[in-house]
Amino acid sequence: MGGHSFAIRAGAAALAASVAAGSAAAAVVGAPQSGEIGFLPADSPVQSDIEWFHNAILLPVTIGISLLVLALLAYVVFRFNERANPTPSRTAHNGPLEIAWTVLPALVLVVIAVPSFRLLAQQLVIPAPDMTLKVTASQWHWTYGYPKNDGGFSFDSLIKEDKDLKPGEPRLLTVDNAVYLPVGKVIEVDVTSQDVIHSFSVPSFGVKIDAIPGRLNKAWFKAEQEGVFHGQCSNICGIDHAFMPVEIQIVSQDAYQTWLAGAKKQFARADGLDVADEERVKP
Ligand SMILES: [Cu+2]
Repeated sequence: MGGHSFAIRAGAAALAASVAAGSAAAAVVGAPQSGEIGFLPADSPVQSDIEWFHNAILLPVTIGISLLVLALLAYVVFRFNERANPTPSRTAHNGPLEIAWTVLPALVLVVIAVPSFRLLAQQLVIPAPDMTLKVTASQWHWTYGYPKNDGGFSFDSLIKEDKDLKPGEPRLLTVDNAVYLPVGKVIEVDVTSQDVIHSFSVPSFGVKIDAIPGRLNKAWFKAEQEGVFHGQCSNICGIDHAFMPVEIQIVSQDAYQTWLAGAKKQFARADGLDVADEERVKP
């Protein structure tokens, strides 16, 4: 669809721009550009299937039904107005027609339901994860915890103010401490909240899940491509709801290990309460 190719072109443009600038920073792939409509570029199997469901099933169904209803209305208006049809029929019932307009919409619902439930299962049945990231929401920032195997540290991730942005960093979406994750790995995200209900959302990964106090919600994704991917809190959570963005840097395994080595030192003093592992680090 148009939106999709727009988004792909925007992603390619962002890539070209960052190469042209000779910058070492990764290309921002999963973020909106001016003038776009439609989805952000998909970077996970779930999001690719969400786009397929939308473009191949939902759009044809909605557009088709709208055109059918429009055509029927136009037919009624022109064929059965008072001038064209001065003596109206007294027909009150038509068995086959009534069965048809009951059964056909039900079939349309089945056509929608089958891929819809398949998609739901794909999101909810988490494959064996290569690693787990603990995501804790607060008013108004995110805290990310890494599993014990990867150092068992956690850190806060806060929005970067406009004056601190470097060239190429999108406004309102860039944070001080981004999450780094390896490409091509099944990542489970365990999402909870410390205060009110938030929602952890990264459109390119097909992830949108509520962060609820006292509850652990799980989602997963497998990033297929390296780059920077952005999301936002998607549940109104207070005055700074619009200012708690998500920034995920998807990098190669080597680059991830390099980042991990630095992050373990940088965040060593975190209390360890937000790490993904069940065995928590004693303070
Ligand atoms: Cu929030």
